[in-house]
Order: sequence, then structure tokens, then C-alpha cells
Amino acid sequence: MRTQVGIVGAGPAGLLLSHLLHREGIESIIIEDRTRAYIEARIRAGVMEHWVAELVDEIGMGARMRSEGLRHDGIEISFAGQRRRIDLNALTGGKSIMVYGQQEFVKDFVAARLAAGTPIHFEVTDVSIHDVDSDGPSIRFTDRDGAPQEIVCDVIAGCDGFHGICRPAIPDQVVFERVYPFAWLGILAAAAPSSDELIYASHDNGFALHSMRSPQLTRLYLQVAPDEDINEWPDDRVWVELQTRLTQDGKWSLNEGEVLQKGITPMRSFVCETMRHGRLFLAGDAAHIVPPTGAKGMNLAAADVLVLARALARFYRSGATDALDAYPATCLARIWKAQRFSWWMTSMLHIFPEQDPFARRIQLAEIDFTTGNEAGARALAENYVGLPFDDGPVGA
Ligand code: FAS
Ligand code: PHB
Repeated sequence: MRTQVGIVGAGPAGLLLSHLLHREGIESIIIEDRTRAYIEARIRAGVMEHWVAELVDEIGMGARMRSEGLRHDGIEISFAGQRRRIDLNALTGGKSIMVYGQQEFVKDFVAARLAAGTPIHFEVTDVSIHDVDSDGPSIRFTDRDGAPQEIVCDVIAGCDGFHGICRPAIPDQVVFERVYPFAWLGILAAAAPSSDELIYASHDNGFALHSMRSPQLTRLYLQVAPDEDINEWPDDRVWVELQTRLTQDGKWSLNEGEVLQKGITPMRSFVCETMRHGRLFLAGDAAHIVPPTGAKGMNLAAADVLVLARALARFYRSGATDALDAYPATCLARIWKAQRFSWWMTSMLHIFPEQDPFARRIQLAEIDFTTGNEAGARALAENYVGLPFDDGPVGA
């Protein structure tokens, strides 16, 4: 097969990139190692930054998001027996977040790509990439019928996530990593959300988060040990701990319901700054991972592919490679700010092993200042709804 851009991975990064390229008249082919049903059912991110929701509207993909998604103008933080609201809308000149599950985003974009005639090869195996140092790189794989296939293209977009095969193909990577001493146990419950907005809770037992997916579905998370055995957490133990950590102000209780999904996600900060090698460009989780406390993962993937799509459009229009050459630096300016914010939210709200009482008092003081002082609250709000795009490279 021959195309302009070969995309490895049909997650938010790969699907959005293909859609943005299509609008520029640039062809792509997507390969995905899971089934369509699997990727459309996988429960992951829940929060879209303001500009991402606007971008989804601008590219004609906002109908279901606007009718089924939940626009939120604030979030709440629960600590030291109280709950305080961060008025995102007032603090950011009218911006908000959109709560719309990543799996819904994936469903919308898979349908749109297939309807537009973009080939998506699901259930591929034995994927390898070749000649990325040439102007004719290729992707080889076995299709779901067991036939060997090859895509010859101008550019390969590595959108295959943290465990994909594209990043390992890059030599001499410049990598930064921090693994946190805890994980998140997440559940999806058939229960009406107990609050209209998200609640981030910092309790002496650990962090907890109340989120949602619809008026009938609540999404909840608990901080647990990094090597936690999920079998140690039967549903009733999960609910008891969620009630303890989230309703510490004593003025409400959490609606409980059937647990439809339960899983443990490890927490790390990871950046591979070498986001480009020849004609291979990494985007999204293939290049970076953030702890989900700041709700940045999917939003960073969207930012990377918007930069890449614009750079590819410039290249195909004029032959100029300057924007492609600047791709890593342009993305890293945003990536590192999102990493900092995610690290800060995580450090402020989680209980660290062997954390001494002084450190806990400092945490509580930081939450008190952030939620009680306009400057502190605005700093959180601006980062949470999504910073404006800037072009300055980090640490050049
Ligand atoms: P993705 O990992 O979503 O997509 C990569 C795709 O490539 C996958 O479909 C994969 O099957 C495919 N692939 C992998 N290897 C391949 C190969 N060799 N060939 C072909 N295809 C291949 N973010 C938040 O903001 N909030 C959250 O609550 C949150 N929860 C998460 C929970 C889990 C368990 C995980 C793993 C991540 C979570 N994230 C969360 C982060 C997540 O939302 C990512 O940021 C987002 O999926 C990034 O999108 P992509 O870069 O497209 O990567
Ligand atoms: C979610 O709804 O899954 C969610 C929301 C906010 C976060 C992390 C996850 O910070």
C-alpha cells in the first residue's frame, strides 16, 4: 500500500491526526493491534481541555460531544474536613472543561475516519517500521487474515502509546522519568454522580477522585500502593474507602451502585524528548506519560497531533520543513508545563510513604492557599482548562 502518512495506533492521537490531515487533503492509513470493539470500550481519560472541545467542534466532530458530554465550569477540592470550589469559568475568563469519555471520542473518530474512506487495519500483528532515515519509510505488519502487508509512505506517525513499537525504534533517546510510589484503583459504577462536578480529595488515608461519564455513570479513583493486588479490593472495601476519603466534610454521602469496571493504573511522569527521528514522529503517550491527577494525558496527545498536522500541511504545501524540524521543541514547550502541573497536583494531593507530619502540614497549607487565594486558584484553573499554545522551546 502507498500513502502520505502511515499512522501506528488508533487511539486519540492517531485518530485525531488522521482527521486533521484529511481536512488538509493529506492521505493516511491507520494500523491498530486491537479490535475496534476493544478500543471503543476501553475506559480511560475523561476530561477535555477547553481548546480541545473547541477544536472537536471546529473539525465537525462535536455533535455527540455537545449532546452527551458534560460541560463543567468548576471543580472541587476536599481536604481537612472541608470542600472548596475552584471556579474555572470565572478565573479563566469563561473557559470550562468537557467531561466526555475517551472511549466516546474514539468511537466518534473511528466512525468518521471509516466514513471518509480512511483505511484502519484492526488486529494487526508483527508490526515493524523501516527506513525511517530515508524519504520512503515503510510499515510492515500481518493483517487480521494473516497476510503480510507493507505501507510505503512519506512519514510515519508513532501514535502507538507507551508500550508501542515506535519509540523503541528511535536511537539515542533523551528520556526523563519519575515513577510515583502509588497507583490509582479506578471503578466505573452504575450510580448517579453524587455531585455535579469533579471532586479531588486529599485525606490522611490517601487521595480519591469523584468524576463521572453520564447522569447514570460515576467514575471514581482511589490512591493505592503501586503493587496493589486488585483482589485485595472487593467492592465493599472500595466503597468504604471512597466514602471515607471523599465525604470528609460530613455533609453528604456517595451514591453507590454496581461496579461495572475495576482496574489499577500505575503512576509515572515520562518524557522522551527525542520525538522525531528522520521521517518518524512520536505523538501522545508514545512520547510522554503524565500522572492522571491533572487530566492531561489525552489533551497532550491532541496538542502534539495538532502541531504535527500543521507542520505536515506546511511541508506538503510548500516543501518547507521548518515546522517539522521544530516539532519536538514546539511540543515540549507544552509537554513540560503539563508535566509540571500533573506532578504538582499529584504531589499536593497524594500521601507519600513515610511522609512525615511536617510534610503533611505543608501539603494542607498548599491546598488551603490554592483554594483560598485568588492568585493560587487562578494558577490551578489556567492549567486545568488548558494553557494557550506558545512557541517557546523548553531548555533549548
Ligand atoms: P493510546 O495508548 O490511547 O493509543 C495507542 C493505540 O495504539 C492503542 O489503541 C493501542 O492498542 C495501539 N497500539 C499499541 N501498540 C501497537 C502496535 N504495535 N501496532 C498497532 N497499534 C498499536 N488520561 C487522562 O487524562 N485521564 C485518565 O483518567 C486516564 N486514565 C488512563 C488509564 C489507563 C489504564 C491508561 C493506560 C491511560 C490513561 N490515561 C488517562 C491516559 C490516556 O488517556 C492517554 O493519555 C491517551 O490514551 C493517549 O492517547 P494516545 O497517545 O493515542 O495513546
Ligand atoms: C476521569 O474522569 O477519568 C478523570 C478525571 C480527572 C482526572 C483523571 C481522570 O484528573
